[in-house]
Amino acid sequence: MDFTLSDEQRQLQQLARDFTRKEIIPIAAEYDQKEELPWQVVEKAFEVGLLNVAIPEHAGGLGLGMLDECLIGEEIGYGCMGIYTVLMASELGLTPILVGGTEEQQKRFCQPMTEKAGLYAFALSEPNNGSDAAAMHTMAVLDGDEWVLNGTKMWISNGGMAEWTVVFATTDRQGGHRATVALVVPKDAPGFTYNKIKHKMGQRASLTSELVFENVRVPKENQLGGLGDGFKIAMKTLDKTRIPVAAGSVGLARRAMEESIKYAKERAAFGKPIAEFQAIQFKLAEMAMGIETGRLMYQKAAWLVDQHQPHGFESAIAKAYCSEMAFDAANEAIQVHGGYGYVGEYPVEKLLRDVKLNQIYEGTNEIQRVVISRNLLK
Ligand code: COS
Repeated sequence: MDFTLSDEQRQLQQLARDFTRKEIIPIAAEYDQKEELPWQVVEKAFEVGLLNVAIPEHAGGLGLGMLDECLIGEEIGYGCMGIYTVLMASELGLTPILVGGTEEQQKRFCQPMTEKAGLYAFALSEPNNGSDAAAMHTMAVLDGDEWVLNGTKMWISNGGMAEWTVVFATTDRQGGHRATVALVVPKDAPGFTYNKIKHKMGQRASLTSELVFENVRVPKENQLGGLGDGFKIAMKTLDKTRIPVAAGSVGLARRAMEESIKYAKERAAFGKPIAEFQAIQFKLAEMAMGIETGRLMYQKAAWLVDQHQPHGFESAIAKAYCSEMAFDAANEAIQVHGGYGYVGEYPVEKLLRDVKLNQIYEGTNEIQRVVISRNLLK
């Protein structure tokens, strides 16, 4: 086994690390408070080559692999999980086009995004169904050469701001997953509106929206795969994109650990820095154990994707493990900081608010356990 990253991967990691330090960390608290997506970061990420990195080479993109994407994800997650979600939800919205689209569709939906900064979005969840994804209510009715979309999608990252949104809909509410379709909807489609969801607990620099479709006409050539393929395209997508969530979580945990180390060396109690007490040292050791284990897990899952091997089981383990590990790390970082950890003056308060969502989005951790146990029992 070889755990060494290639020269290109180390350069990519360094690029993402420098970008995080220069463009993300200085503004993260401000955009969290403003509850605003920092568009200038999206533009700068595009300029340096950190946006929509999975666009294939045949469509003019970088064609980076899953491990590459995860290396970026860990660095951005270190800086701000909200901004991570802006950038990585775009890769999430792009992935169904890569999973289910023809080469012609990939060129049509991707090439313009290699020429200017733009985002993708992935619209699966609805107000009344999230985990039971096949039970979607958003209707698609064929009218000549166009699908007519009606319904509401909920909790959509980059929703309304994305150039392209992959919308999953049903053609028959009694038909289960075999009646689902995946449609690529442009931002300016008449009848497509959105409402920003405000007052989120964390990840406030990312835009989360409710999407409303009222008689939105989508050309048939924007359909990914065949009729009935929608649900499976969504599942195959999530099997991949849950891995960067794990990587971002590792980045956040690393931040929690580093902030704790810094504070523990500065803060004194009973005549010495608190870093000299085992009560603190053991917390740091737990964090390091979780980060090292989590990184191994996401890297293995990402490697499987890049080798075109089955990866759904490992992806679910990585997502659930790393998001829970990062939650614990952020929680303990606050404990290390004491009262100062509970206020916004230090970054650890935001880490805990942000990381909670990692246990919920891209499939709750309970759903990850469903996926893991089904793999064990099948
Ligand atoms: N890859 C490919 N195909 C898959 C698949 C996967 N990972 N998972 C399921 N399928 C296929 C099954 O093989 C089955 O196909 P056939 O009927 O042809 O045999 C079909 O899809 C239905 O599968 P299943 O019966 O297992 O689906 P369920 O309705 O029981 O749902 C879960 C399975 C719960 C795992 C799924 O609904 C899920 O992942 N939910 C969470 C959704 C989510 O992550 N939402 C977050 C949105 S993004 S923020």
